[in-house]
Amino acid sequence: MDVFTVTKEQIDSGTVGTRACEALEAGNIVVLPDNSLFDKQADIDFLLGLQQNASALHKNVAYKPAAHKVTGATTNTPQEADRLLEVMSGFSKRALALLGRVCPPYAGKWKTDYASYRPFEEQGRDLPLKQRNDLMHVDAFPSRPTRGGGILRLFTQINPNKDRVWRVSGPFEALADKYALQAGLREVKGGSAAMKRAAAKLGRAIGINVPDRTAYDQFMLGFHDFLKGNEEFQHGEQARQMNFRPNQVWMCYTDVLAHSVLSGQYALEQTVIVPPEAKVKPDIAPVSVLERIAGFPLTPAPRPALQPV
Ligand SMILES: O=C(O)CCC(=O)C(=O)O
Ligand SMILES: [Fe+2]
Repeated sequence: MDVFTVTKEQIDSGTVGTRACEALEAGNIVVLPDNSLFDKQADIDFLLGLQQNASALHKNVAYKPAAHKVTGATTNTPQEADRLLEVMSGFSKRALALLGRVCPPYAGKWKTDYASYRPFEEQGRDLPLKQRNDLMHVDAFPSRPTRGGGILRLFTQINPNKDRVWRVSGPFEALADKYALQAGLREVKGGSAAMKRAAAKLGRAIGINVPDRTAYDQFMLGFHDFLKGNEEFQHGEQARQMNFRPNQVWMCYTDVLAHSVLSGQYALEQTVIVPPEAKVKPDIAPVSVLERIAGFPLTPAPRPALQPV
């Protein structure tokens, strides 16, 4: 894992080209210039001052751009709820604009996923194993299958006093070579198209959303859990510690780079899903790596378009 720095001059002059994408796809972290992703300091102060109920699962606050909706927040008044929506949507817009300038090859090709605000201290969070982010893992979302797409995330932290501390290792290819078969790659099944259509129809009839998972999604979900529960991986890997300063902005593919967060409070993040064919090096995308190891396709061909969330 390397850190790849993109300067303000490179961004402003539009000369980043494919370099940041290449670094990201290979499992590196791209560090961006400190760049206010907020209109004004008052918006940051508003987020820092939000009093979140420590609900059972300490849910992060999510902003869903397609629906222009915030979920997971415990606001006290309608005014506070409106302000939160405005601040989160402003963050999301600026984060997406920055992403497009740092990764020109992806612009217009990604699917915009959620943004989130993470107001809880990460150290000592009491969560069930699958949700513990202090254990090293690669990301997979149970409710939003990517169908082979990559999970690209832009983070920033607004805590003025304290670093956010991660451990990282990887890249994906090394992890997959070592653990994918043990984690059941050859046994994974996406289910037949007819079966999935029937499940989706039944789901709609009873008002629930049945995620249409490909074999790839199925495997990645299992791999996420497998890695979190694997003692050898948790303790034996050459992990590197990364300290992110207050106001720092960084990006990585969290399905390529194995990561965990050890401590830190008050971060925000915007996620986009990048289809493998939009990548600069599609042959090192996790879906390609896994298909090589499995010896059979893990997504239907041609890959269908992603549905808006
Ligand atoms: O909040 C962070 O710093 C990263 C946590 C994480 O691993 C995740 O959200 O997938
Ligand atoms: Fe993660």
